Amino acid sequence: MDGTWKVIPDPYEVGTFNILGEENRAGWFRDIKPRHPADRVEYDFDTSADIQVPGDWNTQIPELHYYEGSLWYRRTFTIVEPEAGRSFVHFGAVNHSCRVWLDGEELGSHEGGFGPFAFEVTGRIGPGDHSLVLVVDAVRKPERVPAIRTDWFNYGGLHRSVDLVSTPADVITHAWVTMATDGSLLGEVEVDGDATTASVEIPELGLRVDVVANERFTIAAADVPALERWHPGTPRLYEVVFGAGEDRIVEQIGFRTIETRGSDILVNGEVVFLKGISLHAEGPSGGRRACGPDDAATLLDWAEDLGANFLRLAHYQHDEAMVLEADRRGLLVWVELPVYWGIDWTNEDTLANTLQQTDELVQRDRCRASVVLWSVANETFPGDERTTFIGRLIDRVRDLDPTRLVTAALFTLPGKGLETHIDDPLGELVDVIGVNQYYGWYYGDRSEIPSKRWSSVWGKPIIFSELGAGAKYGNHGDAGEMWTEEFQAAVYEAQIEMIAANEDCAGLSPWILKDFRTPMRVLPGIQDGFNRKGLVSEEGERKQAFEVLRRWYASLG
Ligand code: GCB
Repeated sequence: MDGTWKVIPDPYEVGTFNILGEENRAGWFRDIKPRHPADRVEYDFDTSADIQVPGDWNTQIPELHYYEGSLWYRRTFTIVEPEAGRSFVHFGAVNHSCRVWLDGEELGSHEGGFGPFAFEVTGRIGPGDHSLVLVVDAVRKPERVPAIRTDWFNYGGLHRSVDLVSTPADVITHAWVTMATDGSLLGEVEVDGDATTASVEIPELGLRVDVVANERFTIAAADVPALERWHPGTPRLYEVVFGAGEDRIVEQIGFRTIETRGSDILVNGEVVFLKGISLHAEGPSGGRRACGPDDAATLLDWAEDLGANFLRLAHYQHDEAMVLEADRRGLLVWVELPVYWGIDWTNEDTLANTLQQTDELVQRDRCRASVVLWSVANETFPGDERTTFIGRLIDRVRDLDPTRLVTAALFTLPGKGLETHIDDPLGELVDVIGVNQYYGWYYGDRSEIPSKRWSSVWGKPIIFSELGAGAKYGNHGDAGEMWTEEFQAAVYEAQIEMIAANEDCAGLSPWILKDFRTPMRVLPGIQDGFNRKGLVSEEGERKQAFEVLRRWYASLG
């Protein structure tokens, strides 16, 4: 269903509510036209603006650049063949909330801007013309996740693909298999239908097992045929076929172990230092929401040019194309929930929605060998309510996938001395501690950075999940002058010296690969609406710091 859709902005929500504030029974979801000249219909999708799906609305329609209110979307389609089996409309992600109608009948609603979801439309799409309508809003609210303020642009709309999917009567809703630390395979085939058994097959290995549908299965390490492990840099993928009834799902899946030992991270039992970089889901040019395989390929080309073996996909679930491409290229990945500044920790609805977003995050990517870290939060401030809320998310993640590592990027402030000994109670709950620190930019003297040391009271691995400094591409000067490439490069030199000497550090994902759009950054002539901590500009031009980090990563082998 990708392609050209019609949109109508509706800031006053007249398409949804009448003047009494009641649900409008003649609402725009009906997508009607006047039938004779005396008919009054005060909207018309056919003559309204075009928009491309997938894509954000902010960068396609200039009047909607800062718009966050309701936008109606409509797509018409014609079905020729009678429906066989069952049908679903699947959305890759819609930011932030939406209600969906097919031919005037409501299918349901969804809240959360980055996870996939679907509605069943069986029996509703016989031969003929159909109209699919959504009303989407990207309003920031204190009870939403993310909440009111984020240091990224709130791109609204249908920013990932929409698909009409037909399936047999028994539908595999989720299917996954992954390798546990002991080399066994763990997974599940979830089926909606009558089938009580399912199968998992890896033809190349001559492996086929029958499993109970909707129950976890384990294939003991001794029963797993000899296979080539997926490893960073040498990514081996096998075709895996899941079956239930007549339904089949075919995936390319790699198998590897991931664990920690003391302050090390081990992949396939080998210590791997994570030479990383953080990314926002923003396309490689034009400051817009990234979508699809081409954007993923360009962004990952840049990360590979940097010599990275690790990506932090901040601060929310990215396009599936990113993790699929990372699987193929052998890059390790940290994925993340949008639990960011200002979350309403005591609101039960907020927790329920975040748990739903957790399900969407983990269920989509549990087959991806590249994904090794689930991050449940970024820069939250210690407090019992915070820790209880995030503890619930961690329990859910471990339940959905007991094999990967859990992390969170902690907010840290400069310690008084040289040593920072992390004791945020959240550190107790995670496997790997993410440290966001901005020595040399928001605080601290650059000359002191190399002598700083970081550890946690638990001796767990530390990833410097953020560090960096702002620079405008092409702005040159003294290394003491803010916003110059020289200043940024000098912060990187100092941070690298510090990190190389930090024993508990298992890796880093500096902030950030590319300059990204954000309404928080307004300095004229320098920021102009962009966070300038990128190693490349928003158009991909490399700043000096790119070369500083590239050289260090290359020297690490
Ligand atoms: C942070 C946030 C990140 C910001 C960054 C900055 O700590 O996690 O979202 O963009 O700092 O540039 O200040």
